[in-house]
Amino acid sequence: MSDLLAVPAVRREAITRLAAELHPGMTVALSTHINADGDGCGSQTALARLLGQMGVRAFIVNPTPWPELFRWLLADDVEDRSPEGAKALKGVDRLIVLDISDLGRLGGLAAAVREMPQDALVIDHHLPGDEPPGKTMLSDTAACATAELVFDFARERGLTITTPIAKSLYTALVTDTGGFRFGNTSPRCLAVAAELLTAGVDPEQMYARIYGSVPLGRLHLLRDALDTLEVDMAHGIAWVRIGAGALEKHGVASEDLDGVSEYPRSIAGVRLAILFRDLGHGRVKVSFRSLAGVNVNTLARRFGGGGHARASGALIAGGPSEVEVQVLGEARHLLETGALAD
Ligand SMILES: [Mn+2]
Repeated sequence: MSDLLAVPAVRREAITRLAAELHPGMTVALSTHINADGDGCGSQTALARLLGQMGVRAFIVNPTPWPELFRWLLADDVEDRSPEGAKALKGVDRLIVLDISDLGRLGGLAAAVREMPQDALVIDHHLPGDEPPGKTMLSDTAACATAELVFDFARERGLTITTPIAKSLYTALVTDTGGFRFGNTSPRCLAVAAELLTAGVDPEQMYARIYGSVPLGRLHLLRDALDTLEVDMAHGIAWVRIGAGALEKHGVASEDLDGVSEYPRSIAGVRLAILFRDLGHGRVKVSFRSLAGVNVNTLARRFGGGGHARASGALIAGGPSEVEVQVLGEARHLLETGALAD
């Protein structure tokens, strides 16, 4: 177990470079991608508290509102200044970007971040994007979640994993691994999770908060999505649609889409699942999920997106049926030619 927790050398060097940019008395902003997920929120709230131990004041500025499902992670000691938008970034000494490999994922904050005088610091586990958010990076695709790297930062800097920090990191690990089921559930991931339980995390309480506290509308949304299910068995593709205004109709937020693509992916013979979400105004958010052997990062990159080998996404311009035809055509073609094999 102790071997598994040792911080790999390449991460240690990156942590030293990152820490050299952070000094007591500084004020830093922490940002993550649009529609923050459990890893983004957990990594941010853990890092904000760890930076506090270093005498660095940290607050959160995200491009989209803090998810209600993860409101409890903020407690009363982490400030979320996302409602102020880019204005909140004015005057900070540094920005730390988490769980992003492409600046475009900062959405409405991207332009302001490009204009910041100081280069952003990055902690991330995605495959490289087209526009890295900053040069000083603690980035490793072998990390099961960005939170694993935040854990390593704490360990390397001799910081204390308090119970609230452990809960934040555990939330990130459990959500990014689909409840410790996906391919990124490495031995080290589970060793870190074990360490977090030792630091005071109650897994049953975490289950109740993350998976046992969803709004009823989430199930209604899932029911509507499953009603649109289509399958191409010849190619092993299954897909579902979320219509424009569906989230508003059911009174839910984008975090409530988490896990929807698990259902099409769970069908025997399916290796590629796609979720088409019509954002209206001629834009469709497409999420790809796959099983071993199908690299959806390659597919997402064809449409200007990216992410991980088994979970990726892209924002595509066009009407819903037009985008569907394009994406399914490309997916079938790439599967036939073996271009998605890994
Ligand atoms: Mn992540």
